[in-house]
Amino acid sequence: MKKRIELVTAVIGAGAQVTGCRFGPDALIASGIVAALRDAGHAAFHDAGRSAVRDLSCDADPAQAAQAADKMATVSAFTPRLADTVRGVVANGRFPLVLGGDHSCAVGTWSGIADAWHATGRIGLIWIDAHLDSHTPQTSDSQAPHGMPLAALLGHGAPALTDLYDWRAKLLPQHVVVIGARSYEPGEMALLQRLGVRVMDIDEVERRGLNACVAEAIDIVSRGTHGYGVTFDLDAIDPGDVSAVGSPEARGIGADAAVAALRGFAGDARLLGFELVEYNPELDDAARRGAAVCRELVMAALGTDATAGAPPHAAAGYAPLAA
Ligand SMILES: [Mn+2]
Repeated sequence: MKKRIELVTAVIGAGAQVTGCRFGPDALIASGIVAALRDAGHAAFHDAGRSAVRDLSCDADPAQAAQAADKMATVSAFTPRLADTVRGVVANGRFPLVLGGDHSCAVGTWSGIADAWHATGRIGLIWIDAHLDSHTPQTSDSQAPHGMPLAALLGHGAPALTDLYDWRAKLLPQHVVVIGARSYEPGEMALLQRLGVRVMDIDEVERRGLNACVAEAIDIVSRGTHGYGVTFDLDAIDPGDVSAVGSPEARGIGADAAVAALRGFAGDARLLGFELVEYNPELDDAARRGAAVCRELVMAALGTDATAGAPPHAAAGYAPLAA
């Protein structure tokens, strides 16, 4: 059974310091990712109206990008819109594939998915990233919201990000694994360690291999949960393979190794959603290598023979969509 995939575009860059990743979702759609999923046998679609959530503040006011207070206000306004859209996708029995955008969009994506499944149980999350994204406003020097989404999902940070749907801690620490971290501040690692989140840093990835880390991560995030999601920050990849990110960090995961490891998710019915963020087409090379790697990562993770998860519940307020 193939997945019924709805691609949701999270068009936002205001959460980052380099905001060109707001062009990433549309560039990936234009690169043919929907057709590629269909060719792989999935029922995939993207509705440029209903399944696109857009923040255009950076276009309207370039100076906005530099102003921390405005960034948080912008992200706080965007997040519930994205959450509601993604929640609706799940409630309609579709598999959400979210294309960012800066990583602040993860708060909307996983709050929406967590709430959609909340009647059934908890979700787990595998966070693949060069960074920990676990700042709170108290620990962040830059105040950039894309450095805060994991903390917010764990219930720490600005209430506008932690309290969507009037409940906090969309993720429990024992249901979260971070893979590939190599650049972070002490405050965010201190939070994750205090909470007991399993962090597989780049040293561990290099020592054990990414496949082994992913396999253990699936085991952890599946334990006691209804299923799990994956959020993949493109900056997890080594800058030598992909330059098209706003916060590159040396000594990353090889693109080929990442594609191979993501095949570990294909066909796993416990996979409830997939998110790919931080692709910045303004920083891509002439051959569009970054976009190509993004497509390969998505295709590897979703595979060609995966089964769709059952709809969580016939949620009130979500009319069934025509196929
Ligand atoms: Mn990130």
